[in-house]
Amino acid sequence: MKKLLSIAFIVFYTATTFAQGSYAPAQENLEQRQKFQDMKFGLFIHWGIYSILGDGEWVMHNKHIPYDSYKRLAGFFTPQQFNAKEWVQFAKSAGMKYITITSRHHDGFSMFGTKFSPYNIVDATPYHKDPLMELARECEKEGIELHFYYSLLDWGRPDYAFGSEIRNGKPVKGDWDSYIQFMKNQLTELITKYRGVKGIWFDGDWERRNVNWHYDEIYGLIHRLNPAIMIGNNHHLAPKDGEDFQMFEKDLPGENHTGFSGDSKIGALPLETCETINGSWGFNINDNTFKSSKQIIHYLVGAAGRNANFLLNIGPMPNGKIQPEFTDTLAIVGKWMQKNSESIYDTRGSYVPPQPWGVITVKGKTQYVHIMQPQGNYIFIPGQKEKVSKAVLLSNSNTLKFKQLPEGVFIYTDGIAMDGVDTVIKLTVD
Ligand code: FHN
Repeated sequence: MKKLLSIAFIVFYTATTFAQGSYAPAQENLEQRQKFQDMKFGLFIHWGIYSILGDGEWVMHNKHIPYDSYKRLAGFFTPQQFNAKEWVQFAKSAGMKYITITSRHHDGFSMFGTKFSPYNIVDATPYHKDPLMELARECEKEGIELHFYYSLLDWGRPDYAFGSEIRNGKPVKGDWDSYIQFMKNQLTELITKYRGVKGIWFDGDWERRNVNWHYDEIYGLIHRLNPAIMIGNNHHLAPKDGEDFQMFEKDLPGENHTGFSGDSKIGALPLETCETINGSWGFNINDNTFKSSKQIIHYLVGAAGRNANFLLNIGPMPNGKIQPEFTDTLAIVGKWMQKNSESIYDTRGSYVPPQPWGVITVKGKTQYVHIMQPQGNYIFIPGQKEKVSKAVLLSNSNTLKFKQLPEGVFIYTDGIAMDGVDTVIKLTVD
């Protein structure tokens, strides 16, 4: 009886401990979280065999292409003009500090050499090379961090059994244990073979809300292989135990234009939000809804002011080139970063919430006031707590007049040439 009671206690204790969250991030991970937040700006890349069709990464699903027909695309995928150096330079000159690339999207095609599926770029295409390995080497050389997007959802694998009813945490059809093991095997490859990888970006959870994804095992494995790795999951929910950052899709933290962000209240983890440079993730030949450099800068600044990183997505073409509309826009963003990046890198969001005129980013005793929507001859910063000793324009160090009251600070902008994109004022505070 005594033995039974102690077993019951252990079971109860373990269950409640796990329910409260058992993950204690390692020191390397805590340091990586700081570094991640310091980087602020990353390049998201959606690239796969779907790029050949120029209709986005959901083309197989949206156009009802049977899996066996879709798989033929692998036979035509020869990105001869892919050049890891060019991609990394493209990201660097835009002011980006990290790259997150699709290693495997929902179509199940692995864009890296893997022993665990023949359906991969090295074995199934005439290209026979591993672009992610080239990218990993180049990123390491250039001091750019590499993260891998990894889809949980798979439209083609029989063990995943897309469309199957879910019962008792598993698809009725398929072989769930085999699928979970497959993901663990691939994730082990991605973390151990590709030097320098610092993040895993999961996506597709939302397709099966009532399945057991075995996150405790998967996240545990990743952190055992490399405790520093930042795990994020685009499940559009509050972060789960074992995750290292919270992500938002097409919404700045606190917004919910997409309908995805309603259940993901802002928590204490580092934040990241992703958005597309046009309207598509994967290459879409028909999508001309290009965002302007000003829109992209505003998104970046808006994210930084809300304490989040901005991961800007491009879908490269099937030949491995990045289309000129993207390179042109990001060259302008890069020029802006050359002049203004001190107000972005290494900053955190202010306790002052976003205002009609813009946002504030903070680095130690410096606060950067970003005026993106000028309001007239002054702006008001409500609830400014620290005493302001100096206000200057970041662009030319000219001093600005200000008045501090218990309710906040007025900064007078009359007589100064406002920047059409973002007028940055540098406040020194005590
Ligand atoms: O279905 C995917 C989509 O293709 C793309 O990868 C985005 C990126 O955030 N995430 C999913 C939709 O939530």
